[in-house]
Amino acid sequence: MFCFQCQETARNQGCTIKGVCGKEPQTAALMDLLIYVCRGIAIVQRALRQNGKAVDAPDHFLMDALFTTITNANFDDAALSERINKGFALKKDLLAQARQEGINIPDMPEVRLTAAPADYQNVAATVGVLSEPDEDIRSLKQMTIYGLKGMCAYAEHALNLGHANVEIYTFLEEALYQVSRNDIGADELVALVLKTGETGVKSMALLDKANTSTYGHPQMTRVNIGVGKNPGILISGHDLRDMEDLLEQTSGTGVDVYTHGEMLPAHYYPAFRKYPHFVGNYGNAWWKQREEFESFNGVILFTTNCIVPLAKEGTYLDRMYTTGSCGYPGAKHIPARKEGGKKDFSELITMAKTCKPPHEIEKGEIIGGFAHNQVLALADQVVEAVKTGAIKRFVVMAGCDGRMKSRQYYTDYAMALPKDNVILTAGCAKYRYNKLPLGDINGIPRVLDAGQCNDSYSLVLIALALKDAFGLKDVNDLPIFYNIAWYEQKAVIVLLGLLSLGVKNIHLGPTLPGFLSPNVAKVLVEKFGIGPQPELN
Ligand code: SF4
Ligand code: SF3
Repeated sequence: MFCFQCQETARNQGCTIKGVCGKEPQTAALMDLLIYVCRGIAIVQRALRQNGKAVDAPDHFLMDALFTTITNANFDDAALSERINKGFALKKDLLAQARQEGINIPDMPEVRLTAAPADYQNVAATVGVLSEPDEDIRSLKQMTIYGLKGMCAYAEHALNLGHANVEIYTFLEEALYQVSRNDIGADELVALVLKTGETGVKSMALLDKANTSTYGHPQMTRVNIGVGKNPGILISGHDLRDMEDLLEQTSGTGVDVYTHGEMLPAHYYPAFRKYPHFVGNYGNAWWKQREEFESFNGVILFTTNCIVPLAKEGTYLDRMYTTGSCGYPGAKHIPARKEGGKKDFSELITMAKTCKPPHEIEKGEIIGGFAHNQVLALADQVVEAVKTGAIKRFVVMAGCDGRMKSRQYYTDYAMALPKDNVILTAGCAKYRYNKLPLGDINGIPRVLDAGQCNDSYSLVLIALALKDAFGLKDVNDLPIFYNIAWYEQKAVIVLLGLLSLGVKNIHLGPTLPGFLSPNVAKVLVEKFGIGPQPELN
């Protein structure tokens, strides 16, 4: 196997024996094959679209498949094989359609294979990451694919709420075609990487619209981190539509609902705050789940990444459920909702009723809900605080958390910031400092949490509004400093999105991506001023 898509990749070079995330070589091979099938589908679908003959269903397949290969989303080989077989069948159908319509399809290896090979591991070795011999081209192609994975995750959440954008699908097809070309050069690929960022911003904007038009704008909210007396269901991941279905179905059942990790921001939405059994947030970021899911005692529902494989002594597999693009062997999978319907969580509710209430691991509250609408409502106060010098600087510390000890840096960094600095955050990176007593500045909390990683889009809107409020020409002239933490591919699309918007001098840690070749890293440094995490003061 070879995989270097995430921040925890072995020696910051690549996982070759087994993933640090727990991914087995067999699973890695299936994922390589799935990406290969996706490229084939995209090449045919692109040709159909150019001839006005495309429908969107194949793009829905691509989105789900790419999302499935994100770090820590899916460990279930059977689910991956099913997608591969479906993908080959879909490609065959699309090819037949193209033939019937007299549409020419580029003759590329990705198009030729139309059934899953028996020796898939050998095939995967020939189509995986290392099949591209030039390290710079490999780096740029993979960076594009990782950005697309993040983009697809966000576009899928938006689609679950009925919001789609054909521009995103068209670009997805085009980008997968371009990364499949053998004759593509580095300059074309750099442009493609930036275009991926640009389209990533569109997918975040689409998701923001989907979330806020369905559930209202996030509001400043105090979220309980203690527990109640009833048994509960803990919902993890990013999908708000799943959140809605679960809250509705648990209503009046005597089962409480808690968020975990990236689902915390669900508490900020008016549509969810109305449920009295939506008790609070339990625990911390994804990587603490082995301990926290044990002590939660109740049912666990994964709507997306990040899943940590259970420890040998782990006891919660029989109360663990997955849905959507994620999967785990031995955990039950809740099927997709039918058109116009809802997911059926009744089995989880029945099981939760047999569970003990959660064991309390913390008490108190955390505050969040500072997405663009809420911050702009406070704009006068914020601008005044900057003008009087009460706020000297904003520090964007968005992104992912991770399990490596070195991430203690982010806690230390937040604590060491001068008292006139405000942290703008989104994503699970916040758990490194969102429970620290960092105080407020004239009533404005020093940690402003906009929400999930996709809500980094909110941070961009806030920055643009501040730029206008201060009459500045360039967003880089604001007193904003970027110290971003990354782990998986959603952070890649957030980063590419920021670059496409012209944001410069982003510090990225705890390490720069292992998938950047020295030459590609040099381009990022020279063109965008990307640098490693700054030293602690
Ligand atoms: Fe390794 Fe990360 Fe790939 Fe897992 S996702 S195999 S940890 S590089
Ligand atoms: Fe976290 Fe997995 Fe990236 Fe959505 S939940 S930010 S790591």
